[in-house]
Amino acid sequence: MKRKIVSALVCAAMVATMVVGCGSSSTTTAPAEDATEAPAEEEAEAPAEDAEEAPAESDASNASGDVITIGFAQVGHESDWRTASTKSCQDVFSAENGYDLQFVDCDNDSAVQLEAVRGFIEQDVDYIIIDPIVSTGWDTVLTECEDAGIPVIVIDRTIDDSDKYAAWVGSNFKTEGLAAGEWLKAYAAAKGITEINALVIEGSTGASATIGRTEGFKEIADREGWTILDSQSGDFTQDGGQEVMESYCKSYEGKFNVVICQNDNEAFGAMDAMTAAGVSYGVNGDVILVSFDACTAGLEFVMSGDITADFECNPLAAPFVEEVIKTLASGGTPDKEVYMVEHWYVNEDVVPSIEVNGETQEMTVVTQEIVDAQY
Ligand code: GYE
Repeated sequence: MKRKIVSALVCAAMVATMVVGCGSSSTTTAPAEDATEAPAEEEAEAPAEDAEEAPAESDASNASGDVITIGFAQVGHESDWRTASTKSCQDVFSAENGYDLQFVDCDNDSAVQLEAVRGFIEQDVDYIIIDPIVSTGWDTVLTECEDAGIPVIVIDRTIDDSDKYAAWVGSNFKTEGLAAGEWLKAYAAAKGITEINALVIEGSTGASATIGRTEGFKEIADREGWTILDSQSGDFTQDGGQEVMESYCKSYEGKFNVVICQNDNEAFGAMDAMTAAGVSYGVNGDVILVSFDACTAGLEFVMSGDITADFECNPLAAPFVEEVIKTLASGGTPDKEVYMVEHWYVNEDVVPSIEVNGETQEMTVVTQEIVDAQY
C-alpha cells in the first residue's frame, strides 16, 4: 500500500509537468491525479483527483482481469532524456500496476527495432509501444501489427510514412527549434549582438526530433539572415557532441558565437570540448550555448550559467499512454495526437517571453527548486 501511494505521488508529480494542447491538433485529457505541483495555468487543464485514484493503480488489468502485456521498443539508452523516458514507462507499466512490460532497448539500431516489434507480434502482446528511432520505413510492420489485431501506440518521435497506429504521445520538435530561434533573436537584440554565426550539433540522423529541431531553428536563421557555419550529427550522445565540437573548434576557431546542441548530453560534450580549446561559453562567455531536453543535469548547467538557454522536451509520456490504453480497452477511440508541454529555461531574465506559432510563452529562470523537481 505504501508503495502504491508513493507511486501515485510520483505519477502526480510527473503529470503535473504536462498539459495538453500545445500542438495544432491536440485534444486530450491529462491523466492527472493530484496537480498540486503544476504551474497555475496548467492546473486548470489537468483534472485533479485524489492520489489514491491514480490511473496507474486502477483497472490496470484487461476485461478478464488478466495482466496486460505490453511490448515497448525503446530507442536505446543514449541520453538522460532516454533514461527518464524508460523509467516513466517502467514505473507506470509495472507488475504492481497490473502489467507485464516486455522492454527492448534497441540501441539506436532500426533493424533491431523492427525485429523487436515483430517479436512482440509473435508473443501476441496486448499492446505495442514504439519510440521510432527513425521516422520512415514503418508501414509494413505496422500493417503486420494491424493484421494481428495489436494496437500500436507511438511515443516521442513520430512515424511519418504510416498512420496505422492508434495514437501518438510526444512533443512538437519543430516548435522547439522555432522557440530556440525566436529566443536567440530576442536575446541577441537585448545584448547588442548584431551578427550570429552559429554551429549546430544535430541529433541522430533520420529521427523526427532531429528533423524538427533542425527545421525550426533554420527557419528563423534564414528569416533573420544568420549564418549557420556547419550542422553535423552528434547522435544525441555526450561523446558525439564532444567529438563534433572538437572538430568545430579547430575548423571555425574565432568564427562562431552560437552553438546549438540538439540535446543536453551533446551540450555536456560540447562544453568539455570548448573548455579544452579555451573557448568561453554561457551567460558570461563568448559563445551563446543553447540546448534541448532540460533534464536535471541540463538545468543545473543553466543555473550555473554554462548553458544559456534550454528548451524542454518532456519525456514523461507513460501516464498519457496508459490513458490511451484504457480508452482502447473500453472500446473507445483515443485522440490520435497527444502533445506534452514544454517549458523553456534560461539563467537570467533578459527575454521574459517569446512568441512562437502565434502563441506567447514565458521563459522560465531556473531556480534550485525547479532543478530539484525535474526528472
Ligand atoms: O531529445 C534526446 C534523445 O527523441 C526527443 O532523443 C528524443 C530525443 C531527446 O536521445 O536526448
